Amino acid sequence: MQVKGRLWNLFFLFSPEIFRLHLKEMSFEYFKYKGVNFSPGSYSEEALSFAENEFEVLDDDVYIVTYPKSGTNWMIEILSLLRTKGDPTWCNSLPIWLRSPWYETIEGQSQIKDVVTPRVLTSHLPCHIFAKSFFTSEAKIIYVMRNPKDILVSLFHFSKMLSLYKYPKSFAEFFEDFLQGNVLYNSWFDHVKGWMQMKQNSNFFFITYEELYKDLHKSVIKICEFLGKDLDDSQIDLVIKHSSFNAMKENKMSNYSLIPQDFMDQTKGSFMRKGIAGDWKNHFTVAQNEYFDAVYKEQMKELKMTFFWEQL
Ligand code: PPS
Repeated sequence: MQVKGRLWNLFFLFSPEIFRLHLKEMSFEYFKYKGVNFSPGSYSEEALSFAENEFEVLDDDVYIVTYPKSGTNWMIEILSLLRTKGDPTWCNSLPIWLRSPWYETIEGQSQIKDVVTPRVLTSHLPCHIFAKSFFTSEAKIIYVMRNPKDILVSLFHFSKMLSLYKYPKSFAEFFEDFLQGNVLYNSWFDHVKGWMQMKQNSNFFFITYEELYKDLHKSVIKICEFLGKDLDDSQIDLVIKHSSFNAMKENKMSNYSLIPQDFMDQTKGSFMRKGIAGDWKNHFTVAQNEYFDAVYKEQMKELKMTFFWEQL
């Protein structure tokens, strides 16, 4: 009964936005908050200012922070399963966005009051506008990164489905917009460079989608170490089993099939699309790849870090 009540609550939360905006049918402009692009559908100046300046971070909070399409929901599923020691009942009965709401969104801020503690919350915010209270707290961040070439491809497809994104005119045009940061949440390069300033902090842990993809077992053990979780081998096996791409694609609480079509139109694609590393090779031309590499090299030179995908 409680789950049903929450689902109605969800639809109620989405409906006013849908009826007011019909974003895919209307042209809209991103608005800027401190130089970052946001969409009028789920964000407002007030909600973002609240997230940055007033939101109260609790010492036992864990934040999953990502640039969009980096593996955010995969990490939510993993942490949900770690909470229940591999038992999938919770993941199979409560929508993923209610288990771990995006704390900067209008909907997320309404949903947070029902989140069980210790809270796992989600955010795509860049570091410079993240909740100020985090930086004086003992809360933890898990930052998930992904090969930006695969993010570009994933986001291109997702932009056709989610009303918060401008509908991409063509892959070529979207390619340029992505590299220039003319997308929701701005540039991938700035997001990563901003958050990597935290990499030495003991309450900050980063991992890549590619590491999860290559060796989920090893990755889950690393996550457990960071969070101080003690699961036995059979419990870890359950976490891996229930957070697999196929398990999540089948789980209606995790595959976003419960979201109204006006908001996320899965007739135009699938949220759980391919779930692989390297799909960019099926999309980029040789010239686009060379151009991407040149921009990447220039943008990332100051960071002096080598990422997993650069060695693949
Ligand atoms: S969002 O909308 O920004 O929150 O999206 P996000 O969850 O960050 O990323 C969605 C992509 O992650 C893939 N995904 C997975 N891959 C492998 N295994 C699992 N379990 C998994 N769950 C989600 C999802 O398919 C999207 O990637 P693409 O490349 O589009 O398939």
